[in-house]
Amino acid sequence: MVAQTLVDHAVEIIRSNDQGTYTVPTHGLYPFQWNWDSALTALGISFFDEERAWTELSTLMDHQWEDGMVPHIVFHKEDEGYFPGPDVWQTSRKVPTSGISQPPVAGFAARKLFERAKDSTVSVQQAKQLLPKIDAWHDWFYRCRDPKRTGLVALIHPWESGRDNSVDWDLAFQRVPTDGVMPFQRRDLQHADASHRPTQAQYERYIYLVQLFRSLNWDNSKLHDASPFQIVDPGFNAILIRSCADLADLADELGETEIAARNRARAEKGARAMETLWSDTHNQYLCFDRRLGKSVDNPSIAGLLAVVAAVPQNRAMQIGARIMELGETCRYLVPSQPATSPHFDGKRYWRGPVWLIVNYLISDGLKRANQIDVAERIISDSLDLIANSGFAEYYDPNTGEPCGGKSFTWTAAMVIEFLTQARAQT
Ligand code: 9WN
Repeated sequence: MVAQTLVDHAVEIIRSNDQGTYTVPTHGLYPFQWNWDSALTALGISFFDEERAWTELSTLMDHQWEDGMVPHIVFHKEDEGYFPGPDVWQTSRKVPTSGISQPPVAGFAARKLFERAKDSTVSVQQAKQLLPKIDAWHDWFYRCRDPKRTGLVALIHPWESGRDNSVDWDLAFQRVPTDGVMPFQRRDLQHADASHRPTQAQYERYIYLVQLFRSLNWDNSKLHDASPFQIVDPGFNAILIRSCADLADLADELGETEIAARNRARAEKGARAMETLWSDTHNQYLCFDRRLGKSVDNPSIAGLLAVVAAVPQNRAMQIGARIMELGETCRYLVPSQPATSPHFDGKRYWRGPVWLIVNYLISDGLKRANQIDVAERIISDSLDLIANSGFAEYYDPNTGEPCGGKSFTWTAAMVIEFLTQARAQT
């Protein structure tokens, strides 16, 4: 399929999921606005409608909490098709939202939108409005998810990572109980194959954590310490570090020197602390279980996604080499869990499948670190997946089988990015 046809198809998908001021990830399975989906989708939208791209980000930031948190889901309209809905979260917001966050890609996306803007009046105005909000969100992360000021934030729920059922959480999940979990009916299984989704045992623990946080009235000064699940994820931290650095650059451009200085300091401290997550055994970064005080002995994609932040050059080269090595044991890069791992499951969500958004973030980081060949291999595998299997939520890294939801917004957005931006720069 020629590039133009793919881009046209991608634009069509994004338009069909557009709700006016925000875009749903896909109809049916995910009928609301998701945080990192929206910010990454804004990049794709900017190709055909710059103003609408800014709106995607500003709608998300309009639902920021008073303490600075930006929720992972905004329930704009009622829809029975998703579990857990507002009645479970009970966050008492006028427009209901969830009570946890997601990878903070908004700073990264805002800088890209600003750089590529053709309409500078709109972009200066929009960026100026977003800057203090994104700054407050970054501050919230370091205040509420790094109470000991280590420079690295912890996730308190797997849904915050965006990698819901990663093998990285298996050990920590053994200490998340299920007593008192309300009976519930999942809705995801009406839309997707059960063998491609998280298990029932995992869902029970997801809901246990939601109920625990709800019982503490979503008070973020208490949630971190109360959570039996506290994981420091290198990919998540790298996204936050990169967003801080990008926000600092954007703030400098707009003459907001204090915002710039604050975010640069956060990025520098975070980057220094990232080094503590490096594993010489696995040649990549690993998660750290803050409750156990031990690293998580699993070489997942989180430790490769770390390259989206400006890691030391030797680390970027080691990550590049590790990705090429992974490519020898599966057809499509980058598997969320190595295909050789005993825990690998090529179709089960974040336990093996390839996700185009992660491929995009990794390839962006690799290019900045001058690892062009590895970045190009990832982009080329991503485009092969689209040509062979369409715009799915995620893909089996061996067979390329499309899995999860169909006509998926952020997959479409990433295809536009790969074909109109990423390739154009090399
Ligand atoms: C829970 C929307 C979201 C993505 C996440 C992905 C999945 C939700 C779910 O879908 O998570 O947030 O119900 O499975 O794991 O990364 O943002 O596309």
